[in-house]
Amino acid sequence: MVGPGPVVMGVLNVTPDSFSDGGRYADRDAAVAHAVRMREQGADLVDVGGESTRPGADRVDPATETARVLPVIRELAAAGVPMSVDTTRAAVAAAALEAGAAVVNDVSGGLADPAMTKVVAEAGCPYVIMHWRGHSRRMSELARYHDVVADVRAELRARVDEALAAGIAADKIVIDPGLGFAKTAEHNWALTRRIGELQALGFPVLVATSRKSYLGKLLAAPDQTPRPVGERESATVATSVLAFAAGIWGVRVHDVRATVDALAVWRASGSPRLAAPQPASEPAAQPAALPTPAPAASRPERHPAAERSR
Ligand code: PMM
Repeated sequence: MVGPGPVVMGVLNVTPDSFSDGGRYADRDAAVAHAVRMREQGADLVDVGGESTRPGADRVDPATETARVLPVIRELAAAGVPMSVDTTRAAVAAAALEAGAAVVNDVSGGLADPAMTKVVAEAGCPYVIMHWRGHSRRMSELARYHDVVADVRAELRARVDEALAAGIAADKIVIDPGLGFAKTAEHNWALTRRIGELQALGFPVLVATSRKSYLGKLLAAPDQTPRPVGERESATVATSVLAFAAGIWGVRVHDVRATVDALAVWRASGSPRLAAPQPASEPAAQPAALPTPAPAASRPERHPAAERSR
């Protein structure tokens, strides 16, 4: 079992068109090798996705998505790599769980496919519910909020309620603000500053900042040209450290080594916390327990005194 966190989730996009690593791991052998490397570097989970969610992306059909992820999931399961499947489709999730994935990461939080919560409930696996308002094509027009943090919190609460009603256990639910999904840079920073208000829902929180465009915008050149995707790693690591200090349950990143190094520094420093978490408005759920095979050989040892208690 993985402890209470922080959990490091390594991104494996088996797609030709994801914004950061699109095309690099579309080949099965390259994808498997990259995932094994991320595991060796200390990833607790490898998040396998077969459909790009970059703003403006076209959808792929379910058969294509399944054909991209299943062979990779089967091979990684045989190699003992713990995985989540990044999909909004119930049929893809079911096939991925059958093939060896342990967690469903649904960027639509059950909104895109009404059959998803039933699949997850029957599997009894952890379920990441991300805040989402619509598919990538329409994302920018949906970025309108009264108070982004209050609105995201209320919309996440509604998704959680539906998941619970479908029979998903509270201790299997992880929530995620969905940075960059129907959100401007200002929305992302507001959610970062007030993440405690989402934690107060009482569920573990995952954040995925890695290389996202709001970091490119923050680090733009004087002529406003965004920092290229491949040069946003230091900023990504900074966001991960701040997330650890905010008591976040997990981070989803492309560069696992950099994040695991940062986590080691944070732990060696006594796992400092930014501020006391807001009192939970509801009974806190236990963090989702992620089934994990034997630890990877070069996995860094966790400092027992530094394990975060929720
Ligand atoms: N972002 C992306 C993909 N999957 N899953 C969760 N839970 N949260 C996210 O913010 C998220 C995600 C898009 O990033 P990518 O194209 O680098 O995979």
